[in-house]
Amino acid sequence: MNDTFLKACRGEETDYTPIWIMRQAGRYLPEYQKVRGKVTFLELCKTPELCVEVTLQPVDILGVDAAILFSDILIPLEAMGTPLEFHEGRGPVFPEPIQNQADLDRLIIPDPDEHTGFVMETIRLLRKELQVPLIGFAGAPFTCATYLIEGGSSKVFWETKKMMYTNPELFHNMMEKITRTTTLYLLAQAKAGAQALQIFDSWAGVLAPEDFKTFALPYVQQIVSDLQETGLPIIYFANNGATLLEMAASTGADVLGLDWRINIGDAVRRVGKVALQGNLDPFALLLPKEKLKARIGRILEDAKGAHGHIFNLGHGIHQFTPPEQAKAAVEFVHELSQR
Ligand code: 1CP
Repeated sequence: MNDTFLKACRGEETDYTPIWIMRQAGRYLPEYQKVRGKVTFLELCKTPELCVEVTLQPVDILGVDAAILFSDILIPLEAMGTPLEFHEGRGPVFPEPIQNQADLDRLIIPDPDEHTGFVMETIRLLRKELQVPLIGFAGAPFTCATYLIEGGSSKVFWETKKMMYTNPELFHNMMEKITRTTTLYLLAQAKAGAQALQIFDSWAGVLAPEDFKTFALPYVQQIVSDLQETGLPIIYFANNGATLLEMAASTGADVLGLDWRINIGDAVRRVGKVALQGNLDPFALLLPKEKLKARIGRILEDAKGAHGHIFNLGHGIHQFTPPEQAKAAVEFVHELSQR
């Protein structure tokens, strides 16, 4: 069992810097496309045998040091009782967005084993196969709320901010319901066998710091605190969150994910005794190999003072990335970080 990733999460000495890649299972891999060609995205998410297959693909093909459960942050939101559709090329759609208290009252706090048992089954099956640790995950409440309120992806977050500013009580009620759902969902993943838990706050960076503090942070703090009983490392990734770093550290997470917009050495100086995960620009994988290697070397060097470093991209791998470039990045990280 390769436990380098778990050691780095805890800030312990490792023989080399572990690496995994956000969205490592996905469309850039022809092997994924082949599985996906036979089923819709939601069918894939709800079929444990197929989820196992695509979760294992990047572990075998790239040689990464951790696996991440194949699923989506929107799966537990559908379980709350709001229909979810994925339209090819357009992304997720919630045809019945949450706009008032009556809409919110219709949502339930689902029992994770009953309503998302396929996720727990995937985790149990994966643990029998894997030689690297398995990361479970969920979306952070703010990021989840944006999808429920907007009815899908957004660029300006008009409806979300309108609710925050004109009906904060409704917004907070909604955050409480999502938070409880997320906590139960992650506790169930831990019970099923997940060995670390990542909270994805993909849209945290659209908030002013004072709004992040009021409307998003307390709910992440609550989840991290409620997950302490699992004893698992908790990773909090606030995308586009350089200005929020100290607040992200105040969540109590063991590991903070970093996007590429901050120098990782600056982050080390700002957060102190917490492990860091990141932070190569996903598009840097397009660099010629020698430049890619040099770029990776600089990140490893800058991260040297960190209380644990897990190499990753600063956000998900782009769907047109050549897989051999991702494989080369994994090899460079392993080679350059040998101690
Ligand atoms: O057509 C396809 O095959 C669907 C593409 C796809 C994939 C491969 C989606 C649709 N989701 C996923 C899997 C996924 N999503 C994983 C597991 C794969 C892995 O990491 O190896 C994970 C961890 C996620 C998490 C996720 N889903 C996030 C947070 C991470 C991030 O990238 O910021 C978000 C925001 C989503 C929502 C989502 N899922 C899919 C789409 C198109 C979107 C919308 C993104 C947007 O609003 O811009």
